[in-house]
Amino acid sequence: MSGSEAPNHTADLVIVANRLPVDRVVNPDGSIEWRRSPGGLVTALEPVMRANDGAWIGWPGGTDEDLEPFVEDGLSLVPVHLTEAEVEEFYEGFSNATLWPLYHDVVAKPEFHREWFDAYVTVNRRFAERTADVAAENAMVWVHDYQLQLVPAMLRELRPDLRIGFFLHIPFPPAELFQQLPWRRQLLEGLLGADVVGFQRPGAAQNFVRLVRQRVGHKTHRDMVYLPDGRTVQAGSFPISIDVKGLEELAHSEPVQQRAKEIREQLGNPKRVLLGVDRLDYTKGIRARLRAFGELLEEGELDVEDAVFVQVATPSRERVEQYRVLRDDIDRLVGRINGDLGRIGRPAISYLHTSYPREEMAALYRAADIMVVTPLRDGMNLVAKEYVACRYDGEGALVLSEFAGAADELRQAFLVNPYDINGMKASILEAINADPKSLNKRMKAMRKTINEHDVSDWASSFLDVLSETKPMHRKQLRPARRT
Ligand code: GDG
Repeated sequence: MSGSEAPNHTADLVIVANRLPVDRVVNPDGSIEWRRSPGGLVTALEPVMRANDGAWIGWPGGTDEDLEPFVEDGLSLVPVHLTEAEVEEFYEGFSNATLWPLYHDVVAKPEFHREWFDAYVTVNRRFAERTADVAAENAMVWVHDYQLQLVPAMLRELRPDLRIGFFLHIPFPPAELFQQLPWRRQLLEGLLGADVVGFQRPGAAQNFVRLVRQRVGHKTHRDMVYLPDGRTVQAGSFPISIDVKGLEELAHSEPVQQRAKEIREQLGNPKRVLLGVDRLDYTKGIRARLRAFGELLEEGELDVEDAVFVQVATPSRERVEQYRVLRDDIDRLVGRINGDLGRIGRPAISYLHTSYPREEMAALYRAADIMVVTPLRDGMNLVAKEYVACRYDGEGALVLSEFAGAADELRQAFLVNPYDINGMKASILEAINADPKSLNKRMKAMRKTINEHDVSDWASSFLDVLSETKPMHRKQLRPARRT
């Protein structure tokens, strides 16, 4: 597709993200269908997109075809094509084997390859060009996540009239780690093309501002960066949330409640069901968590007749070497724990390397007495919030890593240091043995927190700050129509 075929300069709001919010499905008869991918982002942005002739720019997945822009269920979608080599170098390489580990406290070793960065520049430029084609005059553009950190500056160069926001879904590392990156200055300058740069936590915004001061030499004051040309860039924290009401409704539905009961029965009606739900990723702390549970069984603190751990590990980034190694590692650990500690019909860990529909996820949350979320580092962690949203009965307990962004808000969880296996064991036991009244109190407090700030509040708080950045602009976004 050439740039000229894109819908020219029509969208007042443009979302730019690595992926389009749809998945391509090939039917048995060969026809092609697009299915909305599940996820809070599109749920949150859909109303405001519809009210503002919005467009969404992203990679449709795959490398076969260079697709034309299309409209799906009323949403205007603009595909950005990637070649096979770009998927390897830009996506699996620089995004997922360089930036991802570097931004997550270097929990795995980041790889630095110059040709990966070159591909990152090329693909970021393509996203910026496509956005420049689509955005109406003075439009608002919201760029998402670590795959696209150069887009704000590239886009500003092409279209200085636009208001540009950027949101990073993952942590932003402290200067000591970020400094390792050979392209640190380019990335900081890329982000500085935005008017507002949003992070999950205040500490991440501070890391960014400090780095800009130290590495780029701009003047800063608190969350503001002052550029030599008079422009300002505002950093800030905008903790993401979930569609609380939507998920709670799903959890309330008869089929989900029925299924939750069935899950417990299929597990042999143990006294306690513990649950972990993660993409199979080395940042999520799956190994230490399962080890902690295994040791509790080994030491006789728990018994497989009474307690089972259900671990859902959704397949993820399977072509990246570190992820293959992790998969083998977890397979072995689960096999060992089950082999050593399970009994006939009573595995210690029910391990599911697969992905499920939303209904099944809600049923699992409903079935679990204790949700164990122990990432070594996580931007936010939506799973923790989803569990709380599903516990409308006020029952259940959440064991949560201090190093997940969600820990800032879910203070009444059993907070743990995911590197401290003994500490995790103690907290899991504490949650198991806590009296229902105190659990109820904790859960109610957490539910209040998430009810006060759902994903549409998150989206509007970001867009509100972005619209206030340039009062000289004529256009303001039309508010989403309430449905
Ligand atoms: C990044 C940041 C930040 C998982 N398995 C299945 C499934 N899921 C859903 C969960 C949840 C989502 O995927 C995972 O979100 P997380 O926040 O837990 O983690 P990341 O994927 O690493 O997300 C993170 C997030 O961006 C948002 O800003 O919170 O820190 O790393 O919604 O429910 N959903 C379905 N089937 C599965 O098998 N349907």
